[in-house]
Amino acid sequence: GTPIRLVDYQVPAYLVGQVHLDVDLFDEHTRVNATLALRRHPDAPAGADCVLDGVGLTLEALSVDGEPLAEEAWRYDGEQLVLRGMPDTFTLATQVIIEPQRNTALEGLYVSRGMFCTQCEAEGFRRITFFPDRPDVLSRFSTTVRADKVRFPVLLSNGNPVARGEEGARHWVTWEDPFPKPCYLFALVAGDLACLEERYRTGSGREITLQIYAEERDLDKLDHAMASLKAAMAWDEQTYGLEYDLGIYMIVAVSHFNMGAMENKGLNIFNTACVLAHPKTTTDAGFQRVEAVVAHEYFHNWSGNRVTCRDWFQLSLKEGFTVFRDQSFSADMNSIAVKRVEDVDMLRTVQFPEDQGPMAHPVRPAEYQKIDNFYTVTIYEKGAELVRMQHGLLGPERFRAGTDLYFSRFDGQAVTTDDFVDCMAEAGGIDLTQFRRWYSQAGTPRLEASDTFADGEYRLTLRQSTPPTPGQPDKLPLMIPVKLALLGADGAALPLDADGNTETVLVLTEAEQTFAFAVPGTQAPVPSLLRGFSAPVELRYDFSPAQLHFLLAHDSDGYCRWDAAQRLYHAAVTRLLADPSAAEAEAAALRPALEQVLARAMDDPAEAALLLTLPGEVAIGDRLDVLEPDRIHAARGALQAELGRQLARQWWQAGQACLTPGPYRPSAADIGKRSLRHRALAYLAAAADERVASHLEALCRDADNMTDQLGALRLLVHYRLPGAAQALADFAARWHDEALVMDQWFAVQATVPGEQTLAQVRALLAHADFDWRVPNRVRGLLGSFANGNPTAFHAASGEGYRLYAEALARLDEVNPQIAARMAGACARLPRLPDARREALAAALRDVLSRSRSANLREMLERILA
Ligand code: HT7
Ligand code: ZN
Repeated sequence: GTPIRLVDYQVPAYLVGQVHLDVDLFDEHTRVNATLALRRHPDAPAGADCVLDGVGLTLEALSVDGEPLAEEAWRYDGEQLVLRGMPDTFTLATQVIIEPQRNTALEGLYVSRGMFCTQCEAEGFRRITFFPDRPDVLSRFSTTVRADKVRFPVLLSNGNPVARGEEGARHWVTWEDPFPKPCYLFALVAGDLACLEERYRTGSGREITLQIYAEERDLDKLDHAMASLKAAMAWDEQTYGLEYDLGIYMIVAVSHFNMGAMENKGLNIFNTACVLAHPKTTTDAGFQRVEAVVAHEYFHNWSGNRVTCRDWFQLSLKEGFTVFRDQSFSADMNSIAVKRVEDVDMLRTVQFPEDQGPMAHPVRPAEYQKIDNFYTVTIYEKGAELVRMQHGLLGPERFRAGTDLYFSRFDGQAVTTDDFVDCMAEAGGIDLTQFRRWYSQAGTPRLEASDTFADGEYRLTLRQSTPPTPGQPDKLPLMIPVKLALLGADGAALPLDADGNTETVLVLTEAEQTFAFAVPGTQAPVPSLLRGFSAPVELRYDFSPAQLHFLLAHDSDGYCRWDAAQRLYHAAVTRLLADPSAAEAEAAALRPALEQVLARAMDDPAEAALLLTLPGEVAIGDRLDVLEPDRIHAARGALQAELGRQLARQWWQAGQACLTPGPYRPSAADIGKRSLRHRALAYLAAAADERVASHLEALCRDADNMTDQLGALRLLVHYRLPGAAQALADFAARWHDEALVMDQWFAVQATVPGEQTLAQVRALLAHADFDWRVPNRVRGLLGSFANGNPTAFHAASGEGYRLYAEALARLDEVNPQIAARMAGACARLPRLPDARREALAAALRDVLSRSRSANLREMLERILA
């Protein structure tokens, strides 16, 4: 396909000041009347055509300033409506018919379990009516929604309800949104919904009505989202000085949704998985996800809605910044150190591979075919790291001055990542010219560190290089903040300057630089490098095992402690790959480190659980030159089992110490304890400890919460322990009516290691509860299979690839966005050994030859390039 390029950006020929939509919802179709007040953009070339987007619309009527338009003055090719010879200002009225009931792509207006809802970002609004569907056209919306009174008692849109009425069996409500917004923030909902309503008083004393809508049966699952929303509102006032701006804030839970949630102005629409939470049906991770996503969408009200993106190349302007904001919020609500490690772990295990493979792209891409394919971990999570680095370079006060400047200068405007960085440079009084390269240059920079110590001087040399990525063969040096401490023999950080500071940020700007520090004594210090993961780089330093044990024991930086543990584990697994008989010795060598973590575990069980987690099989594979899933599985499994055996007593003790008596609470403290307990049980399960199966069976059967039940079920099933089959069957019987729980039931089975699982995945695809139209279910079964089961997905027979490719082709007919997103799981293709690479490529070429959507085609072409 033809790419869209950033360099080709032009202002729109016409802007829309005011738009009124009248949406008439019926059983077979929906009629949309739109009235747009258009005016020529002051910077547009005179005489330019007025171009409106519109996909799959059946046009019934078209008039300009109240008069039908002559045939030669307009043209509609199924994608764009072009109006020729229009005056500088005019009113356009269109009437179109659309068919939401047949919309399985879940873009535009569609139906989810009998409820009408919308998803307009990025380019869904054009499937509802004719409009310049681009984020730099900001308009005032009013919307009238009409539907059957009985079946759709709740009619919602953005802003405030201003009028309502009835006409026979039907009724209508008119909503007005006073804030100009791009059409991707438009939303509409009609359904039979229950509502949890509470109030929130802002710092300036305004009272806001908060409403969360869901199906009646889920009404008891909304309290956590409501509490999270209030906490997020208070946090944004406190941290950024930002208050909510409308009198009402609504969230609606829907079962069919392509992503996590959507920040539509005043009317967020959420995947049920990101808003519903109840101890009986939701795991700790689920509770934390709800807290984070509710906050994320709320924070968008400023970072995204009040100040929005000029074009979709700037997507990270709102997403990177908002992820940084939600990460900081979750850290403040729970634990700063634990949250940082979780975020770094996700970045390194998901974003680094993306940045090192065929899908690599800059945080501000230069071109794309389908913008839907660019809602990536690079835009979101790496984008957040770029904001975090600016926060680090400026310090909290000047960063806040920078965000104040950004929000005041650009309120009500559509801007660029350059505008954001300009505010930071201005408020921070620093030159960020070189820093901007982080936005335009793809790839994970490599940072090589080496050091010497002689005559009381410690010299640290840092070298940076970024490997080539598609379309970017040559890379320039970046501005890399490297936070550093030097630990003395007693483990304390040494003073690094005359003021006695024990931590410093080295700002690397050249390809290579050396930094010198005076260090008293004769013993070389141990460097604590890249503290807090101060830059998203791959750090290479030849740590000795003794240094890693030392850092794990003494470093005051949580990230560095965890990284030291990860390096020890990776090294052990790498040696085991070369000598599979060494598991006992490798475990014995690690044992003192684990014992020491376990001895202090109750100080911070959540952190201990992270320190005690071996790298996953996929992460191990990503560090090796050639991917060998079976050998990795065997090596990692042997190490885990051996550690389980050698430390069995301590694991049981830790599990016992981590019991959380009383009712379930999703507090950071209790979540930490459960997480350590399940880590301990995982080691015992790996070791096939004689008591573990019955313990897990009981936990799965009797626990009063989903964290324990599901955690126990997963271990029983993955380690094929006695009672696993029965537990699976009982679990399904018990939770059959809870879709989000059943998603997990599918995922547990799809991730059982080994080639045998392929038959099970095929069986589950034919299961009565599997539904190609529900993204959560598709992700639960197929997503977790491809991303979380390397031994089955990469089975030597190639069967895993064929199964997955068939599924992608099938999915493409139902939901192209989801098909394309799932294709991302094949992006490791270039790293596969020859036979596997050829098998996967053949399967994907076959899908490509049949693929109908531009979404899936773009992904497959990039992967196969
Ligand atoms: N801003 C939202 C993006 C989104 C989306 C994008 C493409 C297709 C479907 C979608 N649903 C939501 C999500 C967010 O970052 O808050
Ligand atoms: Zn977002």
